[in-house]
Amino acid sequence: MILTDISLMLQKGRANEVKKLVQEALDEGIDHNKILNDGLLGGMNVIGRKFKANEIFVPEVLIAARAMNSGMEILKPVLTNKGVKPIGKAMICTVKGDLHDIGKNLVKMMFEGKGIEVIDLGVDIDGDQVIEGIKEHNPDILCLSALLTTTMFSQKEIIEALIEVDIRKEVAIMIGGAPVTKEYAVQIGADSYRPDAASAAEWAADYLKEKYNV
Ligand code: B1M
Repeated sequence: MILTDISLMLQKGRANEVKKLVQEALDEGIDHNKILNDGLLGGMNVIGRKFKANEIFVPEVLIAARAMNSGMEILKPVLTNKGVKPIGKAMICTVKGDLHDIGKNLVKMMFEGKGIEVIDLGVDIDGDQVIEGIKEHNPDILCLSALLTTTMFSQKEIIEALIEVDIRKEVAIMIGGAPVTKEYAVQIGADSYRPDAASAAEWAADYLKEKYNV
């Protein structure tokens, strides 16, 4: 089955094969969410388990991540919704000390799919860079992604930095990433926590519709 093949090729880091198979799956009319969840993310979950068990190491994970990104590139036109007037603006980053960007990129694509403009600050971003970004772009929503138990504290530091310069109230803040929880979001004063990219985009779209009464 093609979704299993996508997962297996991703685990082997075969970026070109993954690209080809994702395109084939789309051409066969398979739902893009199924391709993403059962094919690409299915493969990445296996990689995560093997990495944790020390069966594979950083180089293999990097190669699999590259294959994941090339598959996502093919899905991008389906997931995003270019050409429609944006309903609002979000700014996204992976926080200081953290280089994981696949989840962030997925959240960005899903936001764009809901017609939300996204400013992407990239990875390893601290409070000063976020403050600069807010002043320059004036986003409605700030999205902070963290994948490590050691870097989720950077989410708290960024919120504290915004309070310090008195711009916390100018943005709604959503946090996410594997180690983050709803309780942690409440504890650090974020407005929202969502466990996955699709529900994050739904929350953002609802928030913007209410804010602008559309
Ligand atoms: Co690293 N890594 N990694 N890694 N890596 C994890 C996160 C880990 C869980 C692996 C493991 O041990 N099982 C572990 C963290 C352990 C912990 O902190 N508890 C880990 C570690 C330890 C490390 C290093 C420290 C390893 C080392 O060097 N010894 C190192 C740290 C580097 C750094 O950042 N400073 C490291 C490095 C790397 C690579 C560079 C090799 C590579 C990243 C490549 C890249 O991103 N370009 C990598 C990868 C790929 C992983 C795993 C295998 C996969 C992560 C991923 O992309 N998942 C990961 C294991 C795992 O997650 N199972 C692991 C797919 C992605 C779609 O999911 O990002 O969770 P995710 O996003 C989800 C949700 O979390 C949510 O939406 C997405 C789904 O729809 N979401 C949000 C994410 N952000 C959101 C924001 C929101 C809302 C939802 O609102 C703002």
